Amino acid sequence: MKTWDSLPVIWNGLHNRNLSPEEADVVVMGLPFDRATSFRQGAAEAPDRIRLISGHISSITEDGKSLAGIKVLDIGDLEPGRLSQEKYFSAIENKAAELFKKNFPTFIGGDHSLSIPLIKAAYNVYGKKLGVIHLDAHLDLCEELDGNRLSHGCTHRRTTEGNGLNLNNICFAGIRSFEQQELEFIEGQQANVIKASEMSRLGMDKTADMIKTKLQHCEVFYLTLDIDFLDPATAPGTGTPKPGGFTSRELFTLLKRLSDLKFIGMDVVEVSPPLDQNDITSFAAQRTITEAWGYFL
Ligand SMILES: [Mn+2]
Repeated sequence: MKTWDSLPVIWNGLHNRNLSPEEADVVVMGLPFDRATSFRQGAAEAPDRIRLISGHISSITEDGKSLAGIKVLDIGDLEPGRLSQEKYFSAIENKAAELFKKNFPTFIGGDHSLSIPLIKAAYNVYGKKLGVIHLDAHLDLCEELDGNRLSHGCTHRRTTEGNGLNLNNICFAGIRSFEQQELEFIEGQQANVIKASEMSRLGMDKTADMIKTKLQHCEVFYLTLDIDFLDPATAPGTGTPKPGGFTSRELFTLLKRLSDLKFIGMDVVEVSPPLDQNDITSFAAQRTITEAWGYFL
């Protein structure tokens, strides 16, 4: 575990290393892993980059709500080292399950394959009442990609297999990219897919209402945000950008309208600092985390 205890300010001073996970409202954990990407890497550098930025940005939301009362503990990074992806993911699943029982964990990837162990951990703790809101340009429903069944394009094939999460407990929003195998998989299944084109027509408030309706059988919610939900103009620093996405303005409006749901944790993945321009994508990710804490806690 690499920790940031030696650094003076992260999360704009909210981070208090003397807290225990039980005392904290939020525990931040970085997952610097990008070996399951299908194209361009660099997401392993995101946890450090986003933390660095977080030290310089006020912890007051865009609506003027101060987060000063929120107790944040950043426990550093769970690093893959030389572990196989399978062994690393089982370590993540164990650690995440511990956190879900105690606070609102906020995970920073890394690529989107990391949500496999994170969502499995959430499901182990919350079971069938768990709903997952997947904001992404892609479905991530491939059986395998480039020969890897734990690819970042396979996330929800893995979270929903066996005795896992029901596909119907996931709402996929922002979607504007499909693989042939994904189309074949969802055909005839109850998949909650809200396409980017439809969202653009509806607006974010109505989109949020649609997400709530589709997941109305769920009681607690996990947010997984692939930064490529945003348009490449807003968030260029990501491995597989897809035109036709959203602005950060639209994302915050969507999150605000979802804020009456009971969220139990979140991840932000696929931010790739080496592919970024002027840190625009890391800034967007950092800001989204601040806004989400303001809305969800
Ligand atoms: Mn994704």
